[in-house]
Amino acid sequence: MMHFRISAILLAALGWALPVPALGFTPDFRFCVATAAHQIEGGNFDSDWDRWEQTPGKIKSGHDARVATDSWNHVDEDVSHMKDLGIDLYRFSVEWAKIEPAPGHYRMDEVIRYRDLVRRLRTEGIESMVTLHHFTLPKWVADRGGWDWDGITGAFDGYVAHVAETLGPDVPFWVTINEPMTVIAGGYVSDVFPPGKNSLGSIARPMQNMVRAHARAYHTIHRILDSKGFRPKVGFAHHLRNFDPARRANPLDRYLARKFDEVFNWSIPLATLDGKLRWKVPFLTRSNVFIPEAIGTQDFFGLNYYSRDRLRFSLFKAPFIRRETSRGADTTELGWEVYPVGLDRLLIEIRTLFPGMEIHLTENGLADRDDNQRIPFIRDHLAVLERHIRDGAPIRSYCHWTLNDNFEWAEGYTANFGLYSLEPVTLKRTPRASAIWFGKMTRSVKQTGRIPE
Ligand code: IFM
Repeated sequence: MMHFRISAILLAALGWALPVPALGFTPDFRFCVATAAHQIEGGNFDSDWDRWEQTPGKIKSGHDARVATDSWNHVDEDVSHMKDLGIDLYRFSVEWAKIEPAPGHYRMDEVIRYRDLVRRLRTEGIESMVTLHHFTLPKWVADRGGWDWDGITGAFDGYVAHVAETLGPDVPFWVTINEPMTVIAGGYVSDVFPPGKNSLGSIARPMQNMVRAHARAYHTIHRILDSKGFRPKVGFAHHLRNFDPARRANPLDRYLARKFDEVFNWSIPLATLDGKLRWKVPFLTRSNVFIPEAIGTQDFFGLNYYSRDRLRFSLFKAPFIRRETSRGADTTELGWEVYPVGLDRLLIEIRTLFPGMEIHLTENGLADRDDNQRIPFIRDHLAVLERHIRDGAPIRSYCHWTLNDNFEWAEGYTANFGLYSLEPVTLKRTPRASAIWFGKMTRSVKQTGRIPE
């Protein structure tokens, strides 16, 4: 670290005389792993997802998250693995259904558990990025209509205030809602998440409620913590994908790609710029509402980046919209196209639309049980970040999804995203070769500012 700082100072001094290229990763760049409570903790009985998982046919192989990785009984081991990986930042979520299992009834022991974790991490030199909503809702919220229920804004705000009061002073980064559009796509369009709807026409209301809930949470966190002298950074974690036409010359495929980009990728981020949550897909879905309290409610742009989809419109055969990968493309275990160029494309757009805004890569990873693709995958995505940082982009962290294999929603335990594999039943964590490489890589980057060959 010291060696790197001295070189940086020398380089900066020389910069007056010679055209020195901007540094790559600076010493304050954070390496991170990301997780979510429901996917790792187990015992989330008061959540809508627990009920969903008990419904036959919803989850591959009939799996459920009742044990997951049993993370609370493996804190020492997992934190020690984070140290091995050279992690500076841990992104995890707190579970609303555990903290407030009934309206207004807060379980202090649950919140304290998270507070102790945050403090423990701090003593290990690891900062926390806390996600407040990562796909799951308490059953009592779901029973009132979930994201369709207009009262969710106030209900979410009560829970957020409670968490901010307790964990606040130790948490520099907050994600209000993880991947709002994945909740919408999975729960309202394709019936693979609760509440299990299947119609484009149903998306406007829950999206509007998400933006309202985010905005209110943003202001609440700042009100509570700024008044105590803290300056937390608050944002969303947006899942953005590249949407390209399957057939470049086909106007319907091109239209589809444009509309997916407009609605899935940008409608919510843009609402934080001008308060307008606006889109239109003729005859199917539209929104044109003004949510003034959403203006300026991202202190950073949280980007979850995984892949791209090629979209094909088929007029005569259901399903009318198909998602494909590029011919000959490298794909992951889940069939997702490996496409680091897509990260470059999205960063260019983010930097254009949100000039100067701090950016965190809040998730990036792949399902790769045999660990054949993970090292080049991470290296290629980091190389994109490095180029943007050299170009002056304020990119502050890279969060790898994820630490251990865990409960991957509708895929159950069949998709292995972990740097550490997890043995079923014993829950033994074993580093994959990529975990060993990751630890060496982070140390080398801190010494040199560069990704090692
Ligand atoms: O596991 C999920 C996570 O919960 C949200 N982002 C994508 C990951 C991989 O599918």
